Amino acid sequence: MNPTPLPPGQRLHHSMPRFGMTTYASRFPTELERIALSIGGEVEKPVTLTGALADLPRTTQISDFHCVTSWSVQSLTWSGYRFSDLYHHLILPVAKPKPAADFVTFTAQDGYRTSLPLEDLLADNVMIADQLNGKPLTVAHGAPVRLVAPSHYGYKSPKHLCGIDFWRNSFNFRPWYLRWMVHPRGRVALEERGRGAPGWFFRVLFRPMIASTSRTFDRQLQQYNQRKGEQDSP
Ligand SMILES: Nc1nc2c(c(=O)[nH]1)N[C@H]1C(S)=C(S)[C@@H](COP(=O)(O)O)O[C@H]1N2
Ligand SMILES: [Mo]
Repeated sequence: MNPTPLPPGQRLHHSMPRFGMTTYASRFPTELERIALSIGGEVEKPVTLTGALADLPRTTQISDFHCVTSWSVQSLTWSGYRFSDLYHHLILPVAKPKPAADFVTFTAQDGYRTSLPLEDLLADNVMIADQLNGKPLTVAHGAPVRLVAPSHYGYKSPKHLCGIDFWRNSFNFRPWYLRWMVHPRGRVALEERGRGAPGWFFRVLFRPMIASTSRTFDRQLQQYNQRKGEQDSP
């Protein structure tokens, strides 16, 4: 039984896999506990926010999560801070982005990058989350903090978030040969999976890769946990 209907072309997945482009399967964050967000780009004063986040009102939301490859999971409980609160209470008064800097790029500790228009990020359901289903985020799902943008495909929700940069226009940071794969907005309801072809094309292209990608991510996590275990034991 689905509590809410799935968006076009999505299929229900039993649980949330550790997932992404396989290049990132073997990359892990180095800082798992301390939250540090560097705010930069076209701002008056670049800053690194650490403890300040805790002064924002804590919020909890239940939302579904949709990967562009077509798997979806429903009813995840995220806890953390609204992006709009972070923007209005910490970024605007302290870093002071230039008024026209309405395009935002994100950097993650594993090297992952993604972007969204500021307008989309100020929606009520966009969060900087530090908890999933009542527990601190694990390495698998984005420790210590990740963005959660439930109306957008999963690739717009960077895990292990460490940098937020503001730009004047659709500053393009991707090599040209990858640009067709990413949509500037990536809204799930409109099936904006990528930019060079219709939504169904990406769905058909990506769907066969789900199982093997998720296995690769799992295997790399197991190896990482094993290395950690060896390091931690005397
Ligand atoms: N840092 C980072 N963030 C990332 C990714 C990644 O590989 N690295 N993959 C993206 C993709 S494609 C998806 S579907 C979701 C998956 O989130 P999950 O691993 O918590 O399920 O994270 C997104 N954010
Ligand atoms: Mo994804």
